[in-house]
Formats: sequence, structure tokens, C-alpha cells
Amino acid sequence: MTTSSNPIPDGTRVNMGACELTFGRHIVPLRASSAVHDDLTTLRQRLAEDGYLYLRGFHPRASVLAARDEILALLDEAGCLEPGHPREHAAIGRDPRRRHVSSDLAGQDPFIYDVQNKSRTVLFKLPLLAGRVQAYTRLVGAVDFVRFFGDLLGGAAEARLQNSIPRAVPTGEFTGAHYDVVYFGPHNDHIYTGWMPLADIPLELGPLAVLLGSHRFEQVRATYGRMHTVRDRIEGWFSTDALEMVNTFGGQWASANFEAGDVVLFGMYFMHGSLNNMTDRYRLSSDCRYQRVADRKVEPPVAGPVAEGPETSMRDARQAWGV
Ligand SMILES: O=C(O)CCC(=O)C(=O)O
Repeated sequence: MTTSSNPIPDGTRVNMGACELTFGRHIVPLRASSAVHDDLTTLRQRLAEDGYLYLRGFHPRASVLAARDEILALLDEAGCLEPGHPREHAAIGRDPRRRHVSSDLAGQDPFIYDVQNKSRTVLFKLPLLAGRVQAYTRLVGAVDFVRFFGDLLGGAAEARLQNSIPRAVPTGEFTGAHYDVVYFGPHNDHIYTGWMPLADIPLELGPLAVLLGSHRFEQVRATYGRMHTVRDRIEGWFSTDALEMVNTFGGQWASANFEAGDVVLFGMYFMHGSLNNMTDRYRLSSDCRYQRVADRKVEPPVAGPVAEGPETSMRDARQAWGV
């Protein structure tokens, strides 16, 4: 596992949505746990206290790049890449007429826009791509990682491939702050996310950013954290205003210059999103999910009756919750 760091000088400016964040002030580098990766006691303490573990260079770089190549081939097939560039540059195609990416979440197209979050990020429907994402499938279910995760939590573990999503984020896009529990429902809060870059993702490509201390926002957990976007017909992102989050709840954002092989592990109640992609290349990464086998449930996709009427905006919901 890599332990070297790629430092970010204080004063470095990055963007998250419409907000500019300054390193050393609103945002700090993620703390890497690679140097203590054999020390389960320390890792458990860090996961509980910090809300996350940043494992640099966990996966062999070649395994990650093999998965990336599969995703790039699919992006190419979807007409998303600019012709005439080496594929691994992930250059975003300039002609939208070439793209065949669907906005119909429930449809049979394997390439869809993240319409749930009103974003042009391209998501891939794995069940429709069986046989074409073998390296990606091996990476998500990598025995070393699943064993590590099981040792960390105490018990045998497994990857939830069906909930793991490769994503390609285009220029200007970012992910708003959210808890993952709202996408799985509170009955599934045993699931963990293992976010991984599928290529090097320096700050300008818009990597993952997490909000330190957000696993302890008790009032937010007790309100927003009880939601399920489908059951409660509610927006998923808690906020697109990264500075409002810091000013209202305290804490700082954290991010890193990520490299292929890194993983960030966190639970369902940990605010995260991403910085803006400031380049003309896709940012390629994967949201991967893991759980202990003992926690496995025969879960209904939606627990409880589905709310009626139009979707509730997060703004209205937050006002009602007083958070
Ligand atoms: O990669 C991103 O922009 C967001 C990732 C995310 O929300 C997740 O992994 O749960």
C-alpha cells in the first residue's frame, strides 16, 4: 500500500458548485491511514472518530486501470468521447448529437444521466452490461479489500455489486452534499461505501470531498437521515452550498489528489459530495458498496408506503426539520 502523500499547499483554491473553498480554511487534506493499515484497532478508532478511512494505494494500479479501460470503452460506445484523442485521456465529446445517453432511469439503456440529481454525470447500469465489465467487477469484489473490510468490521464481508456504480463526471459538474442512507433507506444503514477513483483524480478533475464531523450531526441524522428518496419522494442532496454547510454545522471539507488504487471508506451517515470538474476530461470513479454477511437482509427495495404527490424539495424539507 502506498504511504507517500501528494501534499496540497494551504491557500490552494478549489470549487464545489458555486462556492470557492480555500485549503487550510474551509477544506483540508484527507488523513491517509495507509501507514497503519495493519493496525485494526487504530483503523476502527479512526473510522469511528473521523467517519472515514482513506486508504492510499490499496488496489494494484493495473487492476484499476483495467477497470477504467472497460468504462472508457463503454463511454466511447455511448458516443461520449471526443474522436481523435487517446481513449485514456477521457476527452469529453464536444458534439452532443453523438451521445446516446438516456434520461430514463427505469429504461433499458445501459448509459443514463444522473437525472435524479439533475446532473449530466453519466452512470452505468451494471445489470445491463454483464460480461462487459469483468475487470470492474473483479475490482469491486477484490478479495483483499473484502477481507480487509470484514476484518475491520469483524466478520465475513461481501461487495454489493448491484449497488456499485461507475460514474463519468463531465466539465463543470459536481456532486452535492448528501448522506448515502437516503438512497438506500434507513433500514439499510449497515451498508458502507468504498469510493474509488478509476484513474488518477487530481483536484482539478473534481474528486470526492467529505465533510469532517458530519457523522455526528445528530439533528441532521434524526431528520434527513431518516429519509429514503424513493419512499419519501424527496430530493437526495442535502445541500449544494458547501460554505453554508460549514457555516451552519461547523467542520471543514476534506479532499485529496487521488491516485488509481486509493479507496475512501465511510458509512451511510457521512456527508460527502465532490469538487467541480474543471477540465475537459471525464472524471472516472466508482461508488462501491460493502456489508458484513451477518448484516445481509432480504430487504424490500422500498420499506414502507410510498409518499404521494410531487417531490419535496430539500429546501422545504430542511425548513420543516429546522436544520
Ligand atoms: O463521486 C461522486 O461524485 C460522489 C460519490 C458518492 O456519492 C458515493 O460514492 O456515494
